[in-house]
Amino acid sequence: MKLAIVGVTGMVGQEMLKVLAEMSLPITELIPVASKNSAGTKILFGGQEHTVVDLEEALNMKPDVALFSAGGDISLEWAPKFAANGCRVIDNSSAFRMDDDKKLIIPEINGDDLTENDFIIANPNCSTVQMLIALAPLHKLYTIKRVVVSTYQSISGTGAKAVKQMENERLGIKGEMVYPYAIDQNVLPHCDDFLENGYTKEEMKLVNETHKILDPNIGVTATAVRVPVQGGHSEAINVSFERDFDLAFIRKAYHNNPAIHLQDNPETNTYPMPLFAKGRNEVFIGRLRRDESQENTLNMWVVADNLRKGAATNSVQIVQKMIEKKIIKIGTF
Ligand code: 11C
Repeated sequence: MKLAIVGVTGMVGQEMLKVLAEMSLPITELIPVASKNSAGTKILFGGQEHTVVDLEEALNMKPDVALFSAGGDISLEWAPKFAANGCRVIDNSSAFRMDDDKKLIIPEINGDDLTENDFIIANPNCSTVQMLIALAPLHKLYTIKRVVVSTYQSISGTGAKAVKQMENERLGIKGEMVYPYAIDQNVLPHCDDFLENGYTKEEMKLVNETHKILDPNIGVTATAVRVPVQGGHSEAINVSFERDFDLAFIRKAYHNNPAIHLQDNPETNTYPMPLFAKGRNEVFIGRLRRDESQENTLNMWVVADNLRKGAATNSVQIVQKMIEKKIIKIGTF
């Protein structure tokens, strides 16, 4: 399998290289792709040096699979060109997520919807992925009516320039500002652009993507907040069900779910934190407790490395799923 990573020099692209090295995918040729400025530079993968190429060159190399993470504009222009060549494109941007004819996939939830006809597959937004990994098993058990979610999102979600902004602030260096305010020693109730309805795009992604992936009948309302943290996104989730739930049963279901790492013991101060989640593929869940103000309602705290399950890991797992379903046919290239 010839696999291209478009946006290989970015934070998600770099994480993709790590995830691909960890999960043994049958890659015969890796094609690292970046802008013309970075073309010609070398990256290390599988103990070997690979030369970074630009998009035009990559297209001519006819990859079988391309993981895109270079922003929506690049995806809109180039993903259809790669797909027209027979390449399966897994796109991390928001460009195609809400297109009716493109699937938005979290393999554990709706991976079985993938078919031979899917050439551009959208990877959901990171904050949606971790929330739905936590909620999907509960929706099956008790039918979710409404979700109230507040996020505490890592600066790595914005990208390398945001990490630099925080580093500069900590060192007292004046540098490029990607946020409208300081991020160190601060909390910004502002992720992505504001919309006319007063919500941000990030907040509406949580609403719209939940409807597309899980169920359009679930009420979702969100507040997305940026915090001076690098290791992962955290979410406080309040979820109301049609039916009453059994907390012990939920704990057991989470404990047995390979996509989830349950960390829930107040007696030992055991709960999820970005400190634990960084570099891990699982979604960490804890602080499970009944909402005593409302019937059939549960509170929880969900943390994941947004560059991993929210982006790189989920994309690579989509490829794995397509191999498993023989949509990508290994051995025939
Ligand atoms: C953030 N979730 O943390 C964003 C990053 O729609 O793919 C990814 C944006 C997207 O700011």
